[in-house]
This record gives sequence, structure tokens and C-alpha cells, in this order.
Amino acid sequence: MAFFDESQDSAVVRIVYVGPPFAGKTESLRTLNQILKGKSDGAAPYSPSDAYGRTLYFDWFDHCAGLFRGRPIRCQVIAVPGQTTLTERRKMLVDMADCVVFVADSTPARWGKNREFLDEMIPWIKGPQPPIAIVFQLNKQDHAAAYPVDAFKSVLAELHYANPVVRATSATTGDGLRETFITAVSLALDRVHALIEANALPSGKDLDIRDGQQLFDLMTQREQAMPPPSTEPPPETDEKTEAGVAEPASRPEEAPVASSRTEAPVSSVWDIRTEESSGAPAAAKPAEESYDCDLVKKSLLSHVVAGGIYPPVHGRERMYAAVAGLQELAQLPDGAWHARTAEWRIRSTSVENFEGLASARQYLLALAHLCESMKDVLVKERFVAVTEVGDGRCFVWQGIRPGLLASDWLRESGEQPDSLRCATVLFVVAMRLRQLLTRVSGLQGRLVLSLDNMTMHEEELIYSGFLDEPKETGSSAELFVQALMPHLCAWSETRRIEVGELLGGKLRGLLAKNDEQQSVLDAVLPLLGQRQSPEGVQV
Ligand SMILES: Nc1nc2c(ncn2[C@@H]2O[C@H](COP(=O)(O)OP(=O)(O)OP(=O)(O)O)[C@@H](O)[C@H]2O)c(=O)[nH]1
Ligand SMILES: [Mg+2]
Repeated sequence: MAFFDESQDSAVVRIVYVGPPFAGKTESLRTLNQILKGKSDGAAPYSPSDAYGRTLYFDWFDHCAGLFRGRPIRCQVIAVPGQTTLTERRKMLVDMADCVVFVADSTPARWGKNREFLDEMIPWIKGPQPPIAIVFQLNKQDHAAAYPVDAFKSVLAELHYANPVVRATSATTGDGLRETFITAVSLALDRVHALIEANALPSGKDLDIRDGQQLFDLMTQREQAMPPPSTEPPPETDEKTEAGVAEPASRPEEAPVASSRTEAPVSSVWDIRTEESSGAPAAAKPAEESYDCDLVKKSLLSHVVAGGIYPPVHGRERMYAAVAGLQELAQLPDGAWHARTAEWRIRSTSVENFEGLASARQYLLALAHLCESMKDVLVKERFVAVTEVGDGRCFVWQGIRPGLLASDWLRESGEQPDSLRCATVLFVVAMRLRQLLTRVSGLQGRLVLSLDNMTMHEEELIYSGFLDEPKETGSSAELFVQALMPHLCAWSETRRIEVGELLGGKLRGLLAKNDEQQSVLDAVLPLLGQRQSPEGVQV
């Protein structure tokens, strides 16, 4: 886990490369180390012991990856051993990670191993909070028969992995390795921010593991208490080098090393609130300048500030997924930037454009608190992100993957010939709408309560629109009519009459079984007879 190393006045994060045997974990570290440090620095990663080119314990290098709130970030980059028998060593290393890079093998001969090792690893990283993200590195893309990224995404979809961050690489040529690493560091730093927010970032002088030798000592110490793992693999016909690997002699006992999960006081120097805010409320500043579309798009693709993301870690995964399919970014006359992909909506309004990071962060925090307080009624697939546009200006973006909209559901049912089904859908939507309006009572001024911003989720309607500046709204009864009416008006008159007759007669007894249901029915029936006036909806 990350910690603050007082002896070196730096933040330490751990990126752990995991994956099946022969996928190219060691090769990735070797090439990445060269890329990051320059070819002239010939130092290879530290590997305490290997056998026939197979990693037995781990590969390790560290790298200073820029500054984090003015202090150096030191990344400990570690690759696990892939041999099937070395599960315990793998688990121990994954347990220490702030971000995992899963190195998948894209060659047909070893494709099946990816799933096997994903099944092993995913349960290990499910528990910890803040979450540990995975970046998927689809390696050996230089291979003539390599499977493409979409094929790997299908494997992940089978595992119900929501927003996988997948990068195509070749550890041999180095293609994609730096991008993968930068992505992993960003996600690890989000975790550090979340730890700071929770006052849970350990801080001290002789804390935790600071080099490969200490890690090796810790591993051998732990293993002395257990039977040594066998490196004799089960017979695997395509892995002849796995056979006959000798276990290296254990090292003599040396000075104990602090556990990687040492409890330690939290450093106050990292406190986001004292550092970033003066206590004044965030001052949103309307956009005065116009921005070049490419510049804004670039900021969205690559300039999300460290810690400027909600929810931490998963928010960035969602953001990467959202911008992966981003084509068009447009600015509306009111100054708001909007983008849509097949699945995501992204927006930053003119009041979400700030002069300086501190006020943008404060606004992000305010939105984050709002999202937390409304968690049960908001669609889960959302993020808030701060990007830097240049000149010290920052944009706050909201991103949402709404799923199946209530408006589409109602529209589709209105187009079907089956009036019975259509009437039932209308009744269900009306019921759920009434319930949602009750649940958001008091907060409705932050929401745009149309059926285009509502999604059916586990038999409930939840809000899948953006969170707005507070505004005056009508009563719940008025909002109910405003949300339903435009859709009913879009139906033909015959359709409205048929549905009205069904709800008023045949279906009344079946659907409206209690007072709440009766009252929803009573509210819907008159709407079916109303017309839309030129000024808008008749209430
Ligand atoms: N063509 C090609 N070969 C690769 C690539 N990455 C690794 N290899 C080769 O694959 C073999 C295994 O690579 P390693 O890096 O040792 O694999 P590993 O994942 O560390 O394996 P274990 O230590 O056993 O878990 C080596 O012969 C590498 O040269 C790649 O991107 N393209
Ligand atoms: Mg290796």
C-alpha cells in the first residue's frame, strides 16, 4: 500500500504487474525500465532469483514519476512470478499493490491462460478500500496472430468487468508500455488521494518496504514459517521450461522488515482540505474566454489532475472508458461543453469552468458529497473529473452512462401494437416516477427531472442525468405531470384512448391494488385525455 516516506520526503506507490506465465511481465519491466530511464542507464530490474529465465520471486525497479503536491512520487514497479505453483508469492505481492497491471498474452496458444489467471487474481483485489484498479495490458501485439483488444474486452465482459481500461502493447518493441504505466500511476495516485481524504495514508521514517532487497527479505521471512512452495509445475505440455526448476536456498535470517501494512500516523502535510482550500466556498466563474475545441478535448483525454476524480479510482476507469469512444465534442451557445458516445454522456457547463485548481477541487468535493448523499437514487456509472485546460484554468466534467432510459422504454412501448403491454409499462413508469420524486424531495432543485434523465434499475427508477446548480422547481405533483406529459402527447389519440380505457377498466383491479397504486392511476388517467398547448404542457 502507498505510504509517505518521511526519510526521503516522497510519496511511494506500488504498481504490480500480474499475469499468466510467459505473458511478458519480466520483459515489460525490462523494456519499461529502459524507456523510463533512457537506454544509457543500463541497470536492469532487480530479480532476486530466477530459473531458466522464469521469475521465482519478483522483478523490481523503482522510478521517480514526477511530483505529487510538490513532493516526488516514487513508484515501486514489481512483476510477480507466473508459475502456477507460486500462487502465495503472487498473492502477497498483489496484496501490496496500489494498482495492478494485468499482462495478458494475446497469442492464440496462451489465450486461455488469461482467463485462468484473471479468475485467480480478481478476488484478491476485491476487498481493499480505496479500491485497487486494474489496467489490462494486452501484450505481444507484435505477434502475427495476436488477438485484438476487442476480443479481450469480450473476455472481460464475460466476467462482468464494467469499465476495463485496456492498453495494447508489445514488451519486445516497447509499444504502449509507457502509456500503460502512466495510466497505472494515475490510478495509483487517485488511491493515494482517497487514502489522504480518509486520513489513512501511513507516514513515517522507516516505514514499509523501500527496496527490492527488503522485499525479498520479507518474502523469505514469511515463507520460513511455511512449507516452501514447489516450483515443480504440474505437467503442462506447452511449458517445458516449467519442469525441473529448483527452489533457491532460503536466505539466512536477517533484520526484520516492517510489514507492508504497518499502522502508522497519518501525515497532516497531505491534508487536501488545509492545502487546497481557504475555507471559502467554491467560486464558480463563468467562462469569459472561448477555448479551442481540440485543446478542451485533449484536456479531457489526458489532463485529468491527480486526485481530481470522483469516485477515486473507479471514477478514472469510467472516465477512460467514456473518452475511449469520444469523437465529437461541441460547445453550446450557453458555453457548456457536451460530448456523447454510444454509452456515455459527458458535460462541463460554463459555471464548471474555474480559474485555478483549488476552486475546481472544491467544486468537485461539493459534487462528490452530493453524489454520496444521493447514492441510492443516482445511476452508479458516473464520474466527476477535473481537467486542466492551460493558463491555470480547469474544467469540472460530469460523465454518466445512463443505460436504458425510461423515456426510451415508454416510447418503444407506445410504438407497439399491444395496448395491454403499453398500458402496463405506462403504469409501472408512473409508479416508479412518483416513488423517485418522493425520494429526491428536497434535492429536486439539483436535478433535471425528465424521463430522459431516468433509468430503470432493479425495478426502480433512478436519476441518470447531470447534477445542476440549485434552482427553483415546482411541486412533486407538477414535476410528475411535466415528466410524463410530453411522452403521452407524442402518442396518437387512438393510442391514448385505448390505454386510458384499459387502465380505467380491465387493468384497474389488476394493477392498482393499494391506495398508493390507486392514486397513481388516478393521476395518470386524466393526462391521457389532455392535449399539449402551444405554450407547452397543460397541467
Ligand atoms: N513477440 C513477443 N514476445 C514477447 C513479448 N513479451 C515477452 N515476450 C517473450 O515471451 C517470453 C516470456 O516473457 P517473460 O517476460 O519472461 O514472461 P513472464 O510473464 O515474466 O513469465 P514468468 O516469469 O514465467 O511468469 C520471452 O521469450 C519473451 O521474450 C512481446 O510483447 N512480444
Ligand atoms: Mg517473469
